[in-house]
Amino acid sequence: MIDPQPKGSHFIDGTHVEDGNGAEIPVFYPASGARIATVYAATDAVVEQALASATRAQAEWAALSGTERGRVLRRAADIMRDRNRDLSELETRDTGKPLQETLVADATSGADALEYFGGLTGSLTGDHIPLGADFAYTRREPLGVCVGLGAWNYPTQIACWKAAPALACGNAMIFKPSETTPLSALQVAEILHEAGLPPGVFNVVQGRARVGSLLVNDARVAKVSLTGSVPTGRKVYAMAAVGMKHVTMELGGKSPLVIFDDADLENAVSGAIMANFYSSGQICSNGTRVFVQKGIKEAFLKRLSERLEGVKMGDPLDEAVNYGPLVSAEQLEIVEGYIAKGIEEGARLVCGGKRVEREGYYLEPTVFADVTDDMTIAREEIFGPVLSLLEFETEDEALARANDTEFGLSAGVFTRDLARAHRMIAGFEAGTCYINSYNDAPVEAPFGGTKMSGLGRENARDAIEHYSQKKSVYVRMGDVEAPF
Ligand code: TXE
Repeated sequence: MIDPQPKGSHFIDGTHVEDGNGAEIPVFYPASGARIATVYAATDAVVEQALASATRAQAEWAALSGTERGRVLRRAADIMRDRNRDLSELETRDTGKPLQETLVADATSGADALEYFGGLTGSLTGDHIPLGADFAYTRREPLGVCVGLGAWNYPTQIACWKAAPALACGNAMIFKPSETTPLSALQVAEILHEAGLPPGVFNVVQGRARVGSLLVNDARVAKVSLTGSVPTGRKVYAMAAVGMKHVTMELGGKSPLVIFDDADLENAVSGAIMANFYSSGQICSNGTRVFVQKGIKEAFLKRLSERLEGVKMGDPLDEAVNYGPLVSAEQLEIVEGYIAKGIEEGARLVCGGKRVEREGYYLEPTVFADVTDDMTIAREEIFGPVLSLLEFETEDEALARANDTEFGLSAGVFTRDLARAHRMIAGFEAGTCYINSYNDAPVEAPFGGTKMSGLGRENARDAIEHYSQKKSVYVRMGDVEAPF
């Protein structure tokens, strides 16, 4: 078992660093509210230490061959898999997500990213461009020092999804976890160093918005990748613009899941459960606006209610438990506020809606029917276990209403009609889509949003484009002609 209290709040230049002068950040186990650790926000001196270390280490790291860099990442992936149980237990303590989930979706998906990008590093090249006798070529070069800012829902996964492509391309990274879940990124740092990463190439500093903005505003930083809310995304993007820095923004959503009459009912219900209640609904890509065609609506609701009886709430460290608490008391309050709004605005509460009578931040899985497009619960990201069911009649209507949102992260469709499925996908204004499935995120496929949900893509070869740049080189083979 990993002691939740880290040896130091930060990990800089290959070692744990502590500075108790920083603001205290308490860490709570969401299933009980018990304090399990304390870390301290980085002071200006700690931030400086991280920036100096990353800047120095980056050049050295970039000078290695791709194969050498890849070997380190792949070794780290193996260590992560070997320690999956311990890492999953820590993730469960930090986030409250059921161990049943963290065992298969957190360190494992982080390891996938390290393995995938570790495998790519040797083949990250530029191009040769023939120009008659002359030619040009491109060099694929790292950006430099990258900053990663994490959210609290998938701490290990987010750290790895950002670190793996950044490091593969020869960048260094300073990662700031969410202040709500600061623990597991430190494990990622330790594992990378055990795998042979030179000190300073991956650093972790703790802190809230202030530390994040110190990092984003520093002239030594070339790129910022954020996973978080739209308001934070706006601020960070604006700060990065001042320094003309590269950005990747993975922000929130209010994604549609459209279920047609001809869909396999059982699979559609499974999809809706995965799209709303996995991780107690705290997933950015969730399909929280569930549009169900009129003919199947009552049957869908009935089956959904029956399936929700399969929820097993309890201590998330018990592997039989499949539904855990929300991440924090604050998040619980936010979600309760939305539920009250849903009731006030006339949505029909089909099930759930209440806090659970036990310690910890538990909220019943909640389903609203008779939701209309203008209701707050259909427009704003709730980030909790609240499903809104909306009825529709025609395909054109469903598509228009699905797209009537400022967000554009994900969208899904359940139907047995192949042509209709592809028509819907072509029409969806969203970056990550699903046919007869929901919320899969394999490292081999790009992940990211459109509209207010962000820009850039994580995972797949696409991420390489967001962590490297090409230098064009013109090579003249003959004499240079000049007018005088
Ligand atoms: O995100 P924040 P939080 C959404 C969800 C949730 C809300 C808040 O709606 O309710 O975000 O979650 C750092 N300069 N998502 O608090 O506030 C901050 O410290 C620099 C969606 O986690 O956006 C944290 O590390 N950095 C999301 C990170 O940015 C700043 C998953 C995100 O913080 C900063 C989780 C600043 N001014 C929550 N302000 C998703 N898309 O998956 C904050 N930060």
